[in-house]
Amino acid sequence: MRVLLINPKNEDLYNPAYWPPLGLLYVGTALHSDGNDVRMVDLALDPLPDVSYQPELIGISCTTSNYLAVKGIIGVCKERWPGVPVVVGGPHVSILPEDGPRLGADITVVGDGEETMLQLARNGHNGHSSLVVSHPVDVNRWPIPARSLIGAHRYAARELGHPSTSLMTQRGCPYQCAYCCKWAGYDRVRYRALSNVVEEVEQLKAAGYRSLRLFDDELNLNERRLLALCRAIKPLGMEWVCLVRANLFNATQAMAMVEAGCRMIQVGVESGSDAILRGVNKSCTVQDNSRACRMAKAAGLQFWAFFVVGLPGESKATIEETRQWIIDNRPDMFSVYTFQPFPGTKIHENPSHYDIQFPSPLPYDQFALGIRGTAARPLHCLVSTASMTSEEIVEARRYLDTDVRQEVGL
Ligand code: B12
Ligand code: SF4
Repeated sequence: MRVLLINPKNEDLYNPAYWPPLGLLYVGTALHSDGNDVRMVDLALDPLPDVSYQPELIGISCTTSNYLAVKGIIGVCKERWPGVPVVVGGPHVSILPEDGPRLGADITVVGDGEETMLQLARNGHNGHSSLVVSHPVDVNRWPIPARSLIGAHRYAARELGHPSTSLMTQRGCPYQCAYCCKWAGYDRVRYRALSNVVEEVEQLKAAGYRSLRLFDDELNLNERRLLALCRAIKPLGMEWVCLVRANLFNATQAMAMVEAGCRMIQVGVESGSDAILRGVNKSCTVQDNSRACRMAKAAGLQFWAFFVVGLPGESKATIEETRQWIIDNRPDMFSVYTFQPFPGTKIHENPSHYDIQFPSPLPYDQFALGIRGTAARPLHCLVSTASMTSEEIVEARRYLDTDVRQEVGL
């Protein structure tokens, strides 16, 4: 079957064609392995095909910030290819499946899309709007994305001074941070076999990459697995960057990671206030974050801290606590986001419990504007707390990102 897979372009990202869309690539890989004729289009790189191409099934990936873009794309598909079933999947509809029909999709897929798309391509669809709740896939069934489907070398990612690309060695996270978007089946962690991770890294090395970004939500959820992963990829001599949880991080991990080529860890520090971290159920303290930063630096790893301004309980005093954390710990890099109340998160579901106000309905297309703005679409914040208006939150972000950055010379 001819299957067209579409990744929307998000204009609000600094470079929408930086990392390849791994999730859609996995869906394409499964379809391709079953003999389908797959055409993948990332609208950040290429336009939609014209009518001379006739797909028999269309799949589109949807995040919350791409919601409106996806609606527009589905409209174009329905006009250009009437009668061809359109399937929507991805994080937004996995969390809010009722938005699938609102987007104009015929089929809405919750969770991992590989198996379900493959079944739809095999068995067809009856034309009625339907919802399919996928079972989490076996991550070793289609472990290595077929990057040639999208021409992954066309993406611009560079890190650690080299062309870079992304991979995932595990899926899932058991933590329950109140601001994080996870679909119902995502709590259980599924690990890829190290043999196929090594095979993928070898392929990427042969393709010319020397630097990799491991997009696993938190690479150190399981220390034994992390140490085994380090041993397995060390001989390949690649450099890499990954995200870890500070409360689980320790010197043994840091040393093993450096030896295996890790050069930088990213940590969701979020805030310099323990009250805020407790309030969002981070399961991590300010001290954990400081300790992780110290240990990383001691081992020779750079520390990239992510902060979120405007979480429940944010006030001028807690912003000062975050400033103090930055001054005391001097991360090598840091990024500051304004908090966005994603649907499906605990904070979104119960704002009064969390001391957060936001407009209803929420403007989904503005959800990627929490880190940078453009002249036409200035950076902003959708929430306010009891002590801070959304304008004050935006100003606090500017203060940390500019004034405090200068203060610490970053
Ligand atoms: C890599 C990444 C990025 C990269 C994107 C690179 C790229 N081109 O993909 C960058 C850094 C640019 C980025 C940016 C942002 N991101 Co981001 N990102 C991720 C991350 C860590 C990994 C994505 C990934 O590859 N996953 C692995 C694959 C296997 O999973 P998947 O993408 O979900 O795909 C599976 C299913 O969803 C489904 N599926 C996906 N598409 C389709 C299509 C069809 C037809 C079907 C049937 C199924 C299907 O099948 C796939 C395979 O099983 C996720 C967290 C996560 N663990 O997923 C967050 C995540 C996707 N990001 C998130 C957010 C909030 C953002 C930002 C808004 C952050 C910001 N404030 O600016 C921006 C904007 C994103 C956007 N485009 O709209 C949220 C999305 C929440 C939401 N409701 O949309 C996530 C889920 C993090 C979280 N837990 O909160 N991000
Ligand atoms: S923020 Fe990280 S640790 Fe918290 S639930 Fe999300 S993925 Fe897990």
